[in-house]
Parts: sequence; C-alpha cells; structure tokens
Amino acid sequence: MPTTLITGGTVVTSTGRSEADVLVDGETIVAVLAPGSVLLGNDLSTAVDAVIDATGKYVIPGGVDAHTHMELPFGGTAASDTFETGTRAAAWGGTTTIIDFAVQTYGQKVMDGLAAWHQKAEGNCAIDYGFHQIIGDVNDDSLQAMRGLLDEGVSSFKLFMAYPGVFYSDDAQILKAMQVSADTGLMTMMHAENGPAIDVLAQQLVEAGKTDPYYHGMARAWQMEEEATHRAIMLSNLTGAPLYVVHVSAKQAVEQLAWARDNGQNVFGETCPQYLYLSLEEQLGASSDEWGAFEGAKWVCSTPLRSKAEGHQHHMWQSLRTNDIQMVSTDHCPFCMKGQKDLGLGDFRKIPNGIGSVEHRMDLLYQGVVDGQISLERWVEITSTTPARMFGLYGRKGVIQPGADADIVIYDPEGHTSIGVGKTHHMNMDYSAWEGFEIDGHVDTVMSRGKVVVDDNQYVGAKGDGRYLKRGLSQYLI
Ligand code: DUC
Ligand code: ZN
Ligand code: ZN
Repeated sequence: MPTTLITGGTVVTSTGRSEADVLVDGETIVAVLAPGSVLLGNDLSTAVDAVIDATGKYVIPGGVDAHTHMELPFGGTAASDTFETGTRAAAWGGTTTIIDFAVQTYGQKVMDGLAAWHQKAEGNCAIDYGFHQIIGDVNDDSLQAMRGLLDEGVSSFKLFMAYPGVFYSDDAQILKAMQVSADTGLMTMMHAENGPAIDVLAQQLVEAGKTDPYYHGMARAWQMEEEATHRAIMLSNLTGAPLYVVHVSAKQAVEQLAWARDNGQNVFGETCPQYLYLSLEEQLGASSDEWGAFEGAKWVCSTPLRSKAEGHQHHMWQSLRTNDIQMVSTDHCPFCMKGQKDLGLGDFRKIPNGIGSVEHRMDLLYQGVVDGQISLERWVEITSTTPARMFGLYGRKGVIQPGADADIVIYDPEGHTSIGVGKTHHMNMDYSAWEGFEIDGHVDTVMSRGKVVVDDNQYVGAKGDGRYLKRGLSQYLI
C-alpha cells in the first residue's frame, strides 16, 4: 500500500493543535510525529511514496456531515443531488463522510426502505457514507424491524413531528418508537416542529393572499419549534430514549435543549449553516428581475430561517460556544429554482423545502473562526469530531490519530474561497443559497481513506471511492 507523509503543517484536533507530520500507510493514519522525525534510522520523507507539503496550513480530520438528503423524493420532486454529484461536492468542500437518511415511506417495510437507499448509493459515492433511517410509518411491523437496524450498521432513526400526511408521527407513535430507542440504544432523531398547527397557519396565510416564500417562515413560527422540541424532550424523559434534535433554528428551542441537558437528559442538538448566517429579513427583502419576490424560494427550508431582529443567529453562535448545541450539519436538500422550487409559484406551501450546503459547511464554519465566533479546535469539533462520536464513527472518523482512517483535509488559512455558481459550486443546483459569500480560507487537499481526491483545485477521485460505513451506537451514551 502506498505511504504518504504530510509534513510541515499544524495538526488541529478537537483537543488542541501542534506542529506535526502525519504518516499514512494505505488507508490508515499510522503515526503523528514531531516534525522531521527520523524513524529506525530513516529520514521518513525519503522512505515514503509521496510527500505532501502542508507548511503554513492546517491539517484537520475530514468533515463529517451527519445530515444529508441525496436524491430524496420530496415535495413532488426529488433532491437534485445524486449520491454521485452530492458526495463529489462534499469532497470539494473538505467533507469526507456523510450520513444520509434512508426513507421508509408510508406503507413500506423499513428494511425495504433501507435496501433502496443502499441501491442508490452503492458504487456511486466519492466519499464514505452511512445511513440513518427515517421511519415514516410507525406501526407494529416497523417497531419490530427497528430492532434489526443496528445489525445493518444503522444506529439512529428519525421521526417527524411535521409534514402530516407525509412523514408525520403522532405522539402515540413517537412514544412507541422512543421505547424501542430506550431499549436498544438507537438514537432518536427528531424533526421538531408542530406540523398540524403549522398547516393551519399556512392555509390561513394562503387564503389571505399571502403566498410568497417569506410566508413559509411566518407559518413555521418559532413557537411551533419550541413547543415540539419541549414535547420531544418530555417524551424522551419519560421513555429514557436518547434524543437528537435536528436542524435547530430557534433560540427558544435551544433553551429547551439546554434545560433538558442541565437536568441530566441525554439530549443533543444540531444546527446548520443557514441558521447561523441567513435570516428571515433577508428572505423578505430578496427580489430579482427573474423571480420578483419568489427569489425568496431559494431559502425555503424547514425549520425556516429565523428573524435576525429576534436574535436567533446570535444565540446560535453563542450556543455553539457553550455546547448547548453540539454540532453543525447541513440538512443538505438541494432543489433547482427552475423546474423544482418554481412548483411553489403562487403558493409557498408547494415550494420543495431545502437548501444545498454540503460543499460549503467546512468553509462557512471556518469563517466563524476568522470572525472570532469559535476557536480553531471547536471548528474541528463541531464539524468532524462530535458528529463522528455522536453517531458511532469516532476513532475511524473525526480525529487525526494512529489507527484512524486517513480522511485528512489540508486547509489554507491564507487562501480564499468565493462561493457561488461559476466560482466554487459543484452541487447539482442552478443557484447557490450562498452566492456572494467570501471565505478567508481554502480547502487545498482532501484525502479520503489515504487517497487524494481533491488537490489544488482539481477533483482527482472517482465515483465509487466511497464505502458504506456500518456505525455503532452513539459514543456519547457509552
Ligand atoms: N427540511 C428541509 O428543509 N428539507 C428536507 C426535509 C426537512 O425536514
Ligand atoms: Zn427535518
Ligand atoms: Zn433533513
């Protein structure tokens, strides 16, 4: 197996940084050494097959994006990134692992849903991938099948308190699924918004002629998120199920999570770049010659963007610092404006929900380091180490240490990244939700299990490089 030495860089992990060389043998990191180490009389740089000079750069574990939706059928269409295009875009941005959501639809068997996801992904991915399981139909058969998920390497399942008639579970179904979660250790992941109440508000808005994309966020008010988050916490408290709330956007929902954690509950939360950087006010102000106010559809996602005046974004950065929120995923669910988002012209309820960010998460969060919001180590922790540990991948992923998979990103703090279509954009979308964002940093080199897949602004990997990851239980629970 080829050997590679990464020299001269600053190795950054969640616990610190040091000047060190990293030795890779085949797919694995075998040593982290003092710079210029001589091993058994050999100058290592002459003994290896390849040397990568990382002088002046950060050497970090590859990003782990624990929330993506490649090819998800949703809102009358399907997410526009395939596993091939989406994982390649992820690699471009320094993410070397995704955990995507396999779907059990209403009436379908859980294991059939999982098998369908394997079929979509196998042989197509640029980077390693795992699956969570969406349970879209909680019934006796699914509850039984869930007990077999861990054997399949799936240690988490997601329920929806939103989307009645699609993925929605009522409280009785949630309670039963959480009992299985408490019994097995599978993590319950929750989309926490009160869907039935939201649907009433949305209908009232449309009937009042308020059909623009902005009203999507008005219908999905923060009270809907706070209430559902609280309900999920109490059901988790009652059953003893570990709970992970996805795409937290409202500061009041964070307060619920912090309260539960302070009470000693195994409750966790993720946020996404859109809830750190984007706002409802910007969506309201969005307008273009092509789309008019429908321009705002570019940022229709659920949970929705929140008001800057109400301080949600500020609170979210603060929560990342204080660990009230533990990690950042993307909820990557891309749709094109033409032929997809435009299904909702004249009725915001028909706009497919989702934003594409899998390519930009590492850069966007690094900008938080530059802006003084988080430390370098915390950047690595919330984008790589914690996601790996939360979902049973730590040791292989999320860290630079001997024995770990050689998923390594060389990040140049002196580099620059201009985000946008025609600049850095490899996601299969006809627009970027991040158009115009300028990042003081750059992903230079990306290694996936020892193979360089991105180098000097070139993609040099191949479809099928990525392998399925069987995951264990969350390492926050054992
Ligand atoms: N939210 C989105 O924005 N898209 C996909 C599903 C979800 O919950
Ligand atoms: Zn969701
Ligand atoms: Zn999602």
